[in-house]
Amino acid sequence: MSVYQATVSAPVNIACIKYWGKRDTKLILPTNSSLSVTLDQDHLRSTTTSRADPGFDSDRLWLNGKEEIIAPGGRMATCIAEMKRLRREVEEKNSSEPKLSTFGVHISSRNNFPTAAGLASSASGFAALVSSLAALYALPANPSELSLIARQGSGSACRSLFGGYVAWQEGTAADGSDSLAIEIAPREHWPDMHALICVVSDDKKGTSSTSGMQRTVETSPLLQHRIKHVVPERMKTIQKAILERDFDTFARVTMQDSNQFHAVALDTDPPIFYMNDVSRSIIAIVTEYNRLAVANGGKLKAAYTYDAGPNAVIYAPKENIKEIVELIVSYFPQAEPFKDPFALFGTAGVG
Ligand code: 2P0
Repeated sequence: MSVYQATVSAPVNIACIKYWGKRDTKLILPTNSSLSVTLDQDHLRSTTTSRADPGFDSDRLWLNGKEEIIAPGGRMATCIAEMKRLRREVEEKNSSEPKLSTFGVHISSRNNFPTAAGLASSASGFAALVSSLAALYALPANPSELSLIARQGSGSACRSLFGGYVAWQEGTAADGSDSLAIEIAPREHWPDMHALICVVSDDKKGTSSTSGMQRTVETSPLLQHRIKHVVPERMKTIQKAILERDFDTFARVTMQDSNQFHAVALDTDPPIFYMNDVSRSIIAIVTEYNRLAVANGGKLKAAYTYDAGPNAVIYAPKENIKEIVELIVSYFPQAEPFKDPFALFGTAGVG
């Protein structure tokens, strides 16, 4: 008897132009386009195995070895249903194909990064889920097509279908058919770019991204200014900077957009605080590091960015990473450089 099984992994991505706000919460359509860099280290991935079998009477899911309920009508159920719909199209065109779309599917997903890394796993998780089902169902879909489905699992997941530099275009269609991810440039285009992850705290965040961003959409006047008058220009500027490997512009826009995302969180009623005192200290350290470089006639040497939590990601050319690690460790001596020299995982006590 044939075994129908596929295993695929997907990476984490960290946004430089932040996604924050939905215009359609069911289809997960954003209020603005966003752009991220995929972190391609082997130790920052979700790996998912999907198996279809005529003996499986329902779809089931295990996350890091623990079974999770697939809520009917929820995001996971939507992604599975969409992938089965694409498989059905293949089966209808070719009647000799096995009817995998009628079988139950069992899905097991694991993250190889420690929970202590403080990184959101929904992006890599849903990207790996959709990719593994595409492999299982032998679908001809390309990454942008798959991003339309991963997006419905978690918005930021659509960007993890590609490596390198990735834009999620907000799109205009009411059905979401043009709200997808595209590759701006592959990793190899700018291999000198590195990311340093500084774990300030691995506590679960107080306000989830999903509920936080909707509160922002409903209450923040600053968000309206951001989506109309700020992000469209920044998307153009950062894409050009990436294509020209212009780190100075890339860094300036990345830090500005992180700052504005957190300003928009603060402008929410009631306000949302994701950064803490350590996060702000790291901003001060990077700012001073850059100020000295510019004062000496140079250009920006590092860019911080913060997501919906206190942990810093610092983008920098490879040649600066060692200096930045030493600088941060001099302020936070309890921080422990992780096994990968380009990731710094501070442990308990840093926060
Ligand atoms: C981003 N974040 O662009 C932004 C920056 C956090 C701050 O995408 O509701 O987990 O699942 O679509 O994708 C976090 O939001 O939210 C996020 P849902 P998601 O990476």
